[in-house]
Amino acid sequence: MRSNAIITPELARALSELSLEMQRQVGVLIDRKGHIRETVVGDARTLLLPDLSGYRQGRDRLSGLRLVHTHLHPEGLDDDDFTDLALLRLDLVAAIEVTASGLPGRVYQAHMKPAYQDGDVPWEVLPAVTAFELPEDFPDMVSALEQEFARNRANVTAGGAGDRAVIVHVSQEPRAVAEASMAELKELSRSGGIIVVHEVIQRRPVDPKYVMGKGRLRETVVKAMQFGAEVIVFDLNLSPAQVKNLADFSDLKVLDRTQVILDIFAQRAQTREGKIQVELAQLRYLLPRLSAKHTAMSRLTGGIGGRGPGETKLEIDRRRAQDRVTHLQREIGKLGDRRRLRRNVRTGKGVPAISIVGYTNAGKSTLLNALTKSAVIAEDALFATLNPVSRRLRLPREQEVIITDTVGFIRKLPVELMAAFKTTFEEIDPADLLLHVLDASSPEIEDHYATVNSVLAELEFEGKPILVVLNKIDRCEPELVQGLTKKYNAVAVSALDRDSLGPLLDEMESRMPGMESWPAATATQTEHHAV
Ligand SMILES: Nc1nc2c(ncn2[C@@H]2O[C@H](COP(=O)(O)OP(=O)(O)OP(=O)(O)O)[C@@H](O)[C@H]2O)c(=O)[nH]1
Ligand SMILES: [Mg+2]
Repeated sequence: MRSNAIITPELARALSELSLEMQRQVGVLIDRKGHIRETVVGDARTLLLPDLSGYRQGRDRLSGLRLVHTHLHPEGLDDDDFTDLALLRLDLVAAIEVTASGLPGRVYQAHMKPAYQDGDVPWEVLPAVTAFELPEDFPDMVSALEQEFARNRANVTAGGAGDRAVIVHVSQEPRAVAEASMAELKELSRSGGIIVVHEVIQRRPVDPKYVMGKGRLRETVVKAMQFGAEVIVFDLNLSPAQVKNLADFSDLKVLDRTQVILDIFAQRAQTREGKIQVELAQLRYLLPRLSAKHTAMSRLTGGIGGRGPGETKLEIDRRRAQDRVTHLQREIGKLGDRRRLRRNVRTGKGVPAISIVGYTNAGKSTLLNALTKSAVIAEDALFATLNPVSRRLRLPREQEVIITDTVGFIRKLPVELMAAFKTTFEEIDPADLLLHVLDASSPEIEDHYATVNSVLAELEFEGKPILVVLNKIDRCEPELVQGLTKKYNAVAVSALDRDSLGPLLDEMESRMPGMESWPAATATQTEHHAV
C-alpha cells in the first residue's frame, strides 16, 4: 500500500461492513496524508457532516479533506454528495456501494472543476471503479486543481482591491425592472468599495427560508468559490432568519441591500452628527438580528457590511447595543437642539427656506453649488452627501433665502433607517418650498420620481409646495426634455452650466409662498455666506 493511497481496499471493506450492519451511511474524512480526521454516521440515506470551518485554507485552496462514505442505495453519487463537495470544498467525494454481502461494490468519485460553462455542472464525475482498482495519484490531481483555481482567480481579480461579491436578485418583477435594480445594486456596491464578480437573477417568488431555489443557491455558492468571492449580496432586504440560513448554508458572508447602503454611509460620515446618525442606523438594523445564539453574527458585523463610522467598530452585544442606542439618541437630541436654535435665529429674521430633495446622484449638491457658487462635495457616487448643508442664496428680486442640500433617497431603503437621518428631515420640515431634483438622463426617472414622492409622503411632507427640477439636460435630446418638462411640470436645467439656471431662479421666486410680502433686501447683503 502506498502512503498516498487514500481509499484502500481495506478501508472500503471496513466501512462497507459497518454500514451494512448498522443500516446507516458511514463515512470518514481523510486528510492528504491519509489520516482519518473525522468519522461520521448518518441514517439510511444521508450523512450529517460536522462543522468543517476549521479546515478552511483560504480562497484558492480546497479543504484538504476527502469524504469517503457508504451508500446503501445503488444509484451513484447523489445531490447531497455534490452539495458537500462544493460547499465544504472537499478535495474529493467518494461513495462506496454496499452490496448485500457487505462487501464493497463500485466506488463513485467526483471532484470540483476549476472552470465551467454556464448551464454545466461544476464538478467532474470520475468513472466508477471497484474498490480494488482505485487510482493512487489523486494528490497530484489536487494540487493541479488548486493551481487552476488560483489561475482563474488571477484572471478574474486582476485590477482592483476590495471585497469580492456575487450579487443576487430574486423576484417576479419584469426582467427590465430586475436588471435596473441590479444595475443600481452594482453602483451601490462600487460606491461601497465592493467588487462585483458575478451576477445572478432568478425570477421566482422569494423563498422564505433561502430566498432563492436551493439548487440555484448551491450553484451561486459554487460560482462564488470559483470567482474568489467571499460575500453574497442580495438585492432585497433579508429577514434575520434568512441571513442565518443563508450564511449557514453557504459559509459565505451574507449581506443585503440595506447593509451595503449603511456601509457606504459609515465610510462617508464626516461630522460628529453624521457619524452618530450612521451608527444609530446600523444599530437599529442590527438589533433585531442580534438574537441570543446567532452564529451568523460575526459574519454580519465583521468587515464590509459591518464597518462602523470612522474608525470605530460596531458594538455587537445586544444589551450594550441597546444602551448605546439610548446614549446616541440623547447625543443627537442635544446636537439637534443646537441646530434648531440656529435655525430659529435664521427664521426669526424672516429668511425663507428652500430644501433640495431627490434621488441619490440626481445632482442636488451640484445644483446647490451652482446656485450659490459654493463647493459642497458633489461626485459620481451614491450618497455623496450625508448631512444637510445650508447656504444663503439671493433670488433675482434680491430676496435672500436659505437653501439646504439633503441626503439622497433610494428605493427599498427601510424608512426607519432614513429616519436616522433626522437632521435632513428637520431641515425639510420648515422649508417653504422643496426643489425635487430629477436626473432627466436616467432611464429610471419615473421610478426615482415615485420613490422620492413616497418617501416624502411617509415623512409627511407631501403637502409642501414642490418644484420639480429636471437636471442633467445636457445629456438628453431636446425632445425628451420637452416631454419630461411637461410631464412633471418642471423647470429644466443643467447644474453643470450656471447659465441654464435663470428660469429656475425665476420659477423658485414665483413659487415661493408669500413672496410679495418679503422685505426688500438691502444693498449690502450681496455676498453668499455659508450658514
Ligand atoms: N452631465 C451632467 N452631470 C451632472 C449634472 N449635475 C450633476 N451631475 C453629475 O452627477 C453626479 C452626482 O452629482 P451630485 O451633485 O453629487 O448628486 P447628489 O444628488 O448630491 O447625490 P447624493 O449626495 O449622492 O445623493 C456628479 O458626478 C455630478 O458632476 C448635470 O447637469 N449634467
Ligand atoms: Mg449630494
